[in-house]
Amino acid sequence: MHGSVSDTAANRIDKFWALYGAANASDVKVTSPLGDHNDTLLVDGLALSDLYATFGSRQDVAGPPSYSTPFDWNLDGFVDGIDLNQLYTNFGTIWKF
Ligand SMILES: [Ca+2]
Repeated sequence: MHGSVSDTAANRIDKFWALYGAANASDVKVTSPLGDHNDTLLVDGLALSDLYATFGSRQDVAGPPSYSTPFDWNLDGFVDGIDLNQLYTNFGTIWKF
């Protein structure tokens, strides 16, 4: 790849969060700017309920149950026991930042 002056890479400072299981709007309280100590993410019973609603779904089949990407932890196209086990691992997590 040959870059010109206008293609020169620049330093970037992007903030993002990723906590598997924190997908329900009730469990995601983030404000701008991100990381200003007013943000909270948690994985609780809502997450478990949401995962149960999509459990057994496949990305390539309409369902029901409907496939939900936020609960496909390993992004293999299936919401199955692997994803459920990961949610159990994260269950009870609360992030405040
Ligand atoms: Ca999966």
